[in-house]
Formats: sequence, structure tokens, C-alpha cells
Amino acid sequence: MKRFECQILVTRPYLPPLDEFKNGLEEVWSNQWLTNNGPMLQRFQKELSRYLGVPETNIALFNNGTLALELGYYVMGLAGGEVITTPFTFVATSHALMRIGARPVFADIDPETMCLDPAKAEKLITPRTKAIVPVHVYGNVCDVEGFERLGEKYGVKIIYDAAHAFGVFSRVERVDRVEKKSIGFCGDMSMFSFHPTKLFHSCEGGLLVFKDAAVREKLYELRNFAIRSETECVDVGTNAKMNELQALMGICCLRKMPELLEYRQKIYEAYEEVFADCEDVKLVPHSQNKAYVPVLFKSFAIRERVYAELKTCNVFSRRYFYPLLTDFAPYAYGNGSCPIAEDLASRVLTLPTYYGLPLDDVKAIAENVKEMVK
Ligand code: T4K
Repeated sequence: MKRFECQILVTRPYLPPLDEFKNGLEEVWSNQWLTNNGPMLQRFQKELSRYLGVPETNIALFNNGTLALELGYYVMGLAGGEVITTPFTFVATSHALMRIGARPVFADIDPETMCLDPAKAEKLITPRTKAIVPVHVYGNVCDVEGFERLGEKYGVKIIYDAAHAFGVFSRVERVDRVEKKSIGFCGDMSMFSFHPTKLFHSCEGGLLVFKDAAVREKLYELRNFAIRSETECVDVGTNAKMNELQALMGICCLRKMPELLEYRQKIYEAYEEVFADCEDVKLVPHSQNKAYVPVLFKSFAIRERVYAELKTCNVFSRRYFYPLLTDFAPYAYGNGSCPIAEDLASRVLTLPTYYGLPLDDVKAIAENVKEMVK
């Protein structure tokens, strides 16, 4: 069993060369503009629009993903209603609902993709349902067609938590060409998180992508206290503005996206190679961006043992997403309602993956895991 000299964490943020960041800092210094829709933010927004294949009129930047979600839910009119969502996610997906006074209703997940199952969600739709919030968990794409059908049939909003899905694209077939479109351009709205634990980041940050360009003005106001002019404040907004240093980090990281994606793919393949002949460790496939490397074990006891033993080798994996949201106090009313999610949460472990993690280390981690499950 290999014990690593230095700690290997589940993830590490990509950091651009310091000189590249410093060049950008000089510009910020000469602008003397640090936040409030500054020039760096506007440049970042333009570059994101190009990268995602989504018009600038249909995106808005925020200082983190959670506030982006909260304001997104709010402009979509979810306050006071019920929203069907998954318990197999990070707490922010539901916290943002609760914070605007919407009630999450938990439906079970698809055992393959680990994303919300539209058939299970449909059974819970009532006249009180205002929206469905599926999560592209680990970068695995949800059944977007299934959810689109539900949106049309019941007149409910479909809002994706796409926190893990930056760099995931769908193919759009045109008569003369195939276009790439960000997965964020599905449903009524999607949120990407730019937290440093994500494959792409801006120190902290969040992005909303929305179908209806009319909500843009509202979102811009809400992220700036809902101040419309020097003499008008039109709603109860908040401070959710991305600052210029975050935008600069985002611009630097965006340049690196192709390599960041390519490297994660290589890491995934290295794990895949070692686990190929091991029936006791099942890599969860389906993710286009390989943002995470989730593996499933045969039982809770084995997962717990591997998680603990990896630590003794100086490897710090994470049990994303265990416990389930419905195991936490604010959502305990949903406990027991999602048996597939409960089972998978008890057996899943996410293994280290990040740009620069040596592939030999990846193979050694995988060999250790194989040894542990024997
Ligand atoms: N929806 C979903 C589905 C999400 O997964 C998230 C966030 C959100 C919404 C909300 O988006 P944001 O508001 O965050 O933009 C982390 C992140 O804090 C959280 O952003 C993320 N999901 C979640 C899945 O993971 P923790 O509690 O696991 O983070 P922490 O501090 O333990 O860091 C994880 C590992 O990364 C550690 O081993 C240390 C390493 N690390 C971390 C940071 C921050 C670094 O090496 N450098 C760093 O700067 O929650």
C-alpha cells in the first residue's frame, strides 16, 4: 500500500501563472474600479458568452453560486411555493429555496446518472408545485428532455443546478453544421458555481444562464440591493456582486479550460484502467467534464473503511453527497422518501482529481483502493 509524502486532497484549484494574474492586476489598479459591474466583469461576461455559446443578454454573474441560485429562484417566482428537487446534492441547492420561502419536496434519483428522475418527480407534482430543480450532479447530464416535457405539461419552471457542469455541452444539429451549446441553456434557467473546488473557478463566483432575457434587468438590480437609481430602490435585494479580482481570476482560468478538461479526462482514464478488472469498485460514468471521480462500493461498511484507510495513506477523498439532504435537520421531513438516493449516498466516494495531479499518483491511489476492497 502506498503512503504519500504530501497530502493528496480531493481537489485543488487551478491557479494561473502569477505573472498572468499580475498583468491583469495592473489593469485593475489603473482602472481604480474594484466592484459594481466593473470593466473586468464585463470582459469576463463577454468571454463567457462566447465560450458557452449563449448571448450576453441571457447571462448574469454573481459573487457565488448560492446567491446566484437564491436570486434565480426568486425572479422565477418560486417564493411561497413547492419545488421538487433531489436530496442527492450539496445543501446549497435547497438552502437557497428555503431562504426565499419555497419548500423543497424531495423526489428520488436515477440509479445510473444519480440525477433527479423525471418520472419520480412527476408523481409529486401538485397545484402548489411552482418548479422542478434537477442537479447535473458530478457533471452527469439530467434527462433534460424528460424535464422539458414536465415543464410543458404542467406549466412549472425547470431550473437546473448546474454547479458541477461547467464545460458540458450539448450538440445542436443545424442543416449545415453541428453547433455546441452549453448545457446551461436548457430549461428556464441554470446556475454554474465558480467556487475553487470546481474544475473552473473565479475564487468564488456564480453564473445564471436564462431563457428569457427579460429577467436580466431584474437580476442586475437584485444583486445590487435592488437599487434602480439614486432615488429608487424597487425590491428587497442583496449584495451579490462579483468583484473585479474574481472576474480577473475567471478570465485567466477560462483561457485554460481546454487543458483543464483534457487533464481531468486523463485522470478519469487512469482510474478506469486500474479499476477495469475490479468488480468491487464501480466508477460512475456519464460525466462529460469529469468534474468529479465518484466510485461506488458494494456496501456502506466497505465505503467507510476505504474512506478511513485512504486517510492513513495521506489521501483525503470525500463522501459527496453523504449524508443526504433529508438526513439534515432542516429537511428531515423528507427522510425515508428516496431509497435509491439513500443507498447510493451510503456507498459513494469521490476520489481526488485536479489539474496537475500526477497520473502515477492517480494509479497508485486506485491500486490502494483495489487492495483495500480485497
Ligand atoms: N450546488 C451544488 C450542487 C454545489 O455542489 C455547490 C457547491 C453549490 C450549489 C453552491 O455553489 P457555491 O456557493 O459554493 O458557489 C465544497 C464547496 O465549498 C462547495 O462550493 C461545493 N459545492 C461543495 C461540493 O464542496 P466543502 O465543504 O467540501 O469544501 P472544503 O473547504 O472542504 O474543500 C474541499 C477540498 O478542496 C478540501 O480538500 C480542500 C480543497 N481546497 C478547498 C479550497 C476552498 C483547496 O485545495 N483550495 C481551496 O481554495 O464544500
